[in-house]
Amino acid sequence: GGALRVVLGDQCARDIAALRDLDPARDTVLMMEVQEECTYVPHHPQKIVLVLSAMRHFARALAARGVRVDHVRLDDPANTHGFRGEVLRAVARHRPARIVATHPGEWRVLEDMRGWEAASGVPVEIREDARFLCPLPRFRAWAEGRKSYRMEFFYREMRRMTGLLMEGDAPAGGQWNFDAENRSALPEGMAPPPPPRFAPDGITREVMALVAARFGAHFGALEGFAWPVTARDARAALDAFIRDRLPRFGDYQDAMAAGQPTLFHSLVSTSLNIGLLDPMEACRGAEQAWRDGHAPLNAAEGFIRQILGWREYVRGIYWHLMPGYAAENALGAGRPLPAFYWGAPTSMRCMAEAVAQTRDLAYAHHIQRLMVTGNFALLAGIAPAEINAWYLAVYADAFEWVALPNTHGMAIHADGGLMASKPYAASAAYINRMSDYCRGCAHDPKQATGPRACPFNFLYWDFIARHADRFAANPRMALPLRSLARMDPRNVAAMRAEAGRFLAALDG
Ligand code: FAD
Ligand code: DLZ
Ligand code: SF4
Repeated sequence: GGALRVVLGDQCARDIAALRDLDPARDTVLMMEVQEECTYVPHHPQKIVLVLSAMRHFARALAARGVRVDHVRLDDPANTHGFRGEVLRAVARHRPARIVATHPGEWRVLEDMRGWEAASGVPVEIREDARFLCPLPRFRAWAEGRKSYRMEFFYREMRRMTGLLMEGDAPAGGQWNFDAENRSALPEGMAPPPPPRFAPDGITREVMALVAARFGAHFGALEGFAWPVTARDARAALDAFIRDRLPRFGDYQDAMAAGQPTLFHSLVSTSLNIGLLDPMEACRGAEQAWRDGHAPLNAAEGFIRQILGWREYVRGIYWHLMPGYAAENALGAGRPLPAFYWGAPTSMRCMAEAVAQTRDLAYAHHIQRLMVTGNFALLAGIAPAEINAWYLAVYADAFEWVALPNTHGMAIHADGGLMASKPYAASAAYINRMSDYCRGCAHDPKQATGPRACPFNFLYWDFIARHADRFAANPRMALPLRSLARMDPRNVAAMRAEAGRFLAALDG
């Protein structure tokens, strides 16, 4: 027999490693739609549609090229609804001489995959996922022997390695990082150009009906689905971003605005993560726009840093530190996830906006994830497992390799500072500076006690006070600790009492 080549739902790339050296005359490509992958967290319905529809489009494109594809459908009555069971059934059908797969994006799946050989009696080859720009052994070599891992140094190595935005040995513009120029709030009246929407075709509509019937109870709206599900549409989305939004991406990268869910962001994460778009293509596109004078350097550099830097870095961190990483809980957080993360009403406008657009679009941009929903979880001490599962469920671009380091490490500091040198904790002043949310809010961002106090304020100071001993060892926390020490102790006691009442009400 030939080879059974397994392609997972987030591996819909023409040149995915498992398909290299494919022999159409003898090999079969196996794709599996299984219930277990749709429910291990309650994924947003749009995320399930994205993955299943992309799989069906990809299978159709392979078949059109004369490749034999065995595509197990979710509604196949014989479906065992798990990867292991489906691989075993496919082995019985095709009697392959070997199985070839690509390294998956989740530890859970890798563990399962490692058992396929013993379970089936057929040799299994797991190939490195070559879609990433930094091979895992290279990341390990970089990380080996470090006590903490700072993105900035990794990023510079990646710039040198790829030559992106380099002028000889020096960074273009004489600076590696223009982050300081990427912190403007959105000026009043500025309307960012809307991103293109990709209307569902027949295949997507069929998947939408299936998902509505089976997973309609999951949090999230299904109607309005507009994500690219083919490589061609993903490319069109990238081109539209570079043309319309990249020039201002840098300036307003950290801005938030009510009724503006996407601002100048690219929305390419779903396409990158499931294989529809190549990260180097996205970076080269932005670099070219700068060289052509279409986009300023702070925009091109800001965008490239996210993909060449952050995206590769978090993936390296994940595989370097798993499986122990997920279990860490450096701040001893244990509070259950409040109901407003699932859409229950809240008086906090910033939270309500972030959650509502997450429900409608399966999308929130970086600063909303980090400084609103993430910051709240950090300050309130939400249990890592609960908040991590929420992020993994509700965003269309969420796969554990990228979600976990961002939530566990960056947002809630559960890794004790392996990734970030200090917690991304902020009071209402930050949200008020970077957004217009506070203007229409029942709370007052300037108050920390009293009936209109903003919860981000008393929770912030309660958080700093709660962890003061731990933070005393961190020079980067000296400023908030000094401010706390200078406050009137009666004021601190009042804020902490307010926090205690607020948190007790959350739990009740
Ligand atoms: P843009 O702002 O246009 O950025 C361009 C691209 O850069 C993104 O498409 C993405 O591929 C990459 N990128 C940017 N920031 C990061 C980052 N911190 N880590 C990795 N890649 C990055 N990203 C995911 O792809 N999946 C997730 O599940 C995910 N969960 C997150 C959870 C939290 C708590 C935080 C703080 C961030 C998370 N991110 C995640 C990173 C980032 O928020 C999203 O990649 C981004 O919002 C996607 O929207 P965009 O394509 O419009 O991004
Ligand atoms: C997220 C997801 C969903 C919803 N469904 C499937 C599926 O039916 N079949 C599949 O192969 N993959 C699916 N995925 C992605 C997986 O959960 C997982 O993230 C990847 O296999 C990791 O590489
Ligand atoms: Fe959020 Fe507080 Fe601003 Fe309201 S006042 S939007 S709760 S930061």
